[in-house]
Amino acid sequence: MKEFRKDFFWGASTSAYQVEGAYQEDGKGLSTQDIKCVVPGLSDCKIASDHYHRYREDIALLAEMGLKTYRFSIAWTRIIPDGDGKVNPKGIAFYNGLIDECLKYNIRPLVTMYHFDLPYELEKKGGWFNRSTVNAFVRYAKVLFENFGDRVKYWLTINEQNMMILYGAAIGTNSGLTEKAQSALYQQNHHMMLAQAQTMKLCHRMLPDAKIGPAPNITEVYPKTCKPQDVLAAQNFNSIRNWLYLDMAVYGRYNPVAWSFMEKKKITPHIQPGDMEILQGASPDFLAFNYYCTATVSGNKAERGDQGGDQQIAVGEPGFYSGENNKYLEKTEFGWEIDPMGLRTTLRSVYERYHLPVIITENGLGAYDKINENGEIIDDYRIEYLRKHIEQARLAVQDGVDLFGYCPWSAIDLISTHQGFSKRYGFIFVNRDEKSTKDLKRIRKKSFFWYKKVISTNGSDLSNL
Ligand code: BGP
Repeated sequence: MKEFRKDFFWGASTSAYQVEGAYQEDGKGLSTQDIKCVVPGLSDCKIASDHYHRYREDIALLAEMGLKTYRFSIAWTRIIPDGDGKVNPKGIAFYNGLIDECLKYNIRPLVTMYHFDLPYELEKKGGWFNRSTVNAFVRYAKVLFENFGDRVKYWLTINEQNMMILYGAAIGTNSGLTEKAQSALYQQNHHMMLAQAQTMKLCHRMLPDAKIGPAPNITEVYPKTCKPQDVLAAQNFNSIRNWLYLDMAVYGRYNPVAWSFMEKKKITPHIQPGDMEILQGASPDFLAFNYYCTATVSGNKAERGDQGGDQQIAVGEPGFYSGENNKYLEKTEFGWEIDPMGLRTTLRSVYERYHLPVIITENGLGAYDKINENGEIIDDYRIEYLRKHIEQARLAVQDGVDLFGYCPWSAIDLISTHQGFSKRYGFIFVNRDEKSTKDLKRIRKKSFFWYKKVISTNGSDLSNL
């Protein structure tokens, strides 16, 4: 059995708006998430896990767990509060502190440049629909490379661009848009692709020893049955869920099936002369992707568009595919199917298609964790979930996939994209709930000790404690 590489990136992930809090401190501007991601009755991002003030304590805990890499995102609004104006020195100072703290413990920072939190000032001017946001992003990227490029060697451009286009309403990135605005979404998509391509190119020019890649949410799509109509529907969903994004990042071209879908719906983006050259002129060094579970679809008639779903629940596109339950899979408490073997097949598909090194940047179980009478959090269900996924990741390595890292979601408890603080993912419990921020005390869950052992044995001992 092949082992994980000696220098395997055992990591864990967070994102700025979900973990930091301090949403208006030290000159930070508001982001779309500060404005929109407030589900009535659920916690918002104002304090979140208060990582902004407690990052030293948090990084020390991650170091204790043995983490080799910490995947976090930088809040654009801390660096450039209005998205395209003055650089905020206090924002730079904060991330300098965070990066240095990681390096102190030999934890390699893996930095997402943009994780759902567009500066609200840019959103007011049309957000990604406005082409000037492309330039604003590239300028922001330049500021990041200039300030952090001496220490950050691994960069992720845009988190889950595909989910922002397919399920923006659920994750709070396009709450103002309806299905009718699908053409606007695909225009935004085109602009994000351009921003990403220019950023990858810039990174290679400015930081020759750094590596950069995209970070979509990728998953195998199963046909519900072997009926040819179902197989076709699976290819259809694959094209607009997965390949549209990765084909563009790697080959600089629109996936043909996705393009024909857009043509049929009359939602093709406007492409300016020179755009395709920009897109073709850039390439990633590796592919990162987030994986939670697979999708299953049929060729049945879908009733409504996919905007009603969320990151892992496909609804459908009339005439293209219809989202289905997979009767062979169990579900989490929050209705997401659990499919460890799907991780292996997804890894194979991605690697066979693109032949680039791969890293998993999210994977995990959202659950209602509880503290028991002894003050412990016995999250055996999470250990079970992660264990099975790591097993399958190792089998994918055996299959020949060049997998160089695994970063579960999340390093520490944080705010869910649309289900508040009760849906927890972390190895470290944060003592707060939906209504009260309590003392925000950090408590190591059982999975913390388990993952520590996994890392120290380079993934060869996955047994529960
Ligand atoms: C991904 C996002 C993360 C994270 C995760 C879990 O789509 O990149 O930001 O939140 O999903 O999702 P949720 O919080 O909805 O459970």
